[in-house]
Amino acid sequence: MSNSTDLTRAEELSEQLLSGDRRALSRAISLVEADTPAGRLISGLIYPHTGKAQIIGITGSAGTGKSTLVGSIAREERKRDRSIGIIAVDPSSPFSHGAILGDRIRMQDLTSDSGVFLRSMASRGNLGGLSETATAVSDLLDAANFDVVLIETVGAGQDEVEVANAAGTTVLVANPGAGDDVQSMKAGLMEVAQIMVVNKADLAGADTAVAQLRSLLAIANFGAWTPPILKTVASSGDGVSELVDRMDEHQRFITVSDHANQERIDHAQRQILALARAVMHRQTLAEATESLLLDMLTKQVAVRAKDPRSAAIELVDSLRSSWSGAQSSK
Ligand SMILES: Nc1nc2c(ncn2[C@@H]2O[C@H](COP(=O)(O)OP(=O)(O)OP(=O)(O)O)[C@@H](O)[C@H]2O)c(=O)[nH]1
Ligand SMILES: [Mg+2]
Repeated sequence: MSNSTDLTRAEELSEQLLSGDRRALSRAISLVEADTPAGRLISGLIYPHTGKAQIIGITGSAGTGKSTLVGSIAREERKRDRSIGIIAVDPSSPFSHGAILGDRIRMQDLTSDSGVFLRSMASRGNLGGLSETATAVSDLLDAANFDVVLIETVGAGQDEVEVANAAGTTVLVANPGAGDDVQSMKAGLMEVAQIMVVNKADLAGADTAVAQLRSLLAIANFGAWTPPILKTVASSGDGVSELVDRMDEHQRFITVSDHANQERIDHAQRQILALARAVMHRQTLAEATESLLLDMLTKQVAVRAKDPRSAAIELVDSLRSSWSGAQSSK
């Protein structure tokens, strides 16, 4: 529960970050990430000031060059005189510390630029799901008046699809020679991407990868926006200016085109559903692990007296009836 000290603190930090104070922004991000009462108050206070930034999700398999691309995009945005906030999601695996360090080095020239703000985020902090945290942090950057917010995330699972929902425009990064990869994208991320990029186009097979993506897109069912497929060399910056042009074009599509209203409604609904799924998942697991019924069902399943699916349904039914009486705490 929040108290008056939390409220005063939240009000102060919110005002400071809205006026562009970077230290207040960093503190606010930490409070929001840790899901503290002050952090929740800040999220509520700043929300009316959001909606101005261009939110871009950069996703794709590990090592496709997302961070390098984020650096190149940031440089291009700075050339266009726009400020940029970057959220780099650390998948918090034991292997990722090197990656984050590498990102820091790759972005060194950017970190001394006051028009750039870089924040690494652990994917599983106190606030349960990655999507909840990334959305909340991206709102803070939006409120702090960054023109562009980039969220980099490794495209592997549900979390990343949800992050994609937080962004207005999602860029899917693939590589040449990653045919299987391209095939496996079909099911998940492909549907949430509005721009496809074949990065490392300096390597052999880039045109084949583009052709593969094109044939996958041909059978997919898109609305009024057909995702363009671009080639980039993130390490040299080739193709990045066109990528930024296309990002801007999509931003216009979702903000001022004839389709903007419908896009806004669809996006709002996707966001609510993605977050609801994340919140429900977290709450269900938290409550289920403390439930006596789980103990009982576990014993039954362990001796094959009951099948796991029936047990799961029974557990969820029991949780649901306990929720219907209780008031939502979040
Ligand atoms: N040849 C070539 N190499 C590239 C290009 N872009 C990035 N790389 C290299 O690919 C490697 C991975 O790049 P990162 O930017 O760290 O890739 P990432 O997708 O962010 O990786 P994770 O965050 O670990 O998933 C690095 O060695 C980059 O130098 C490119 O356009 N061409
Ligand atoms: Mg990276």
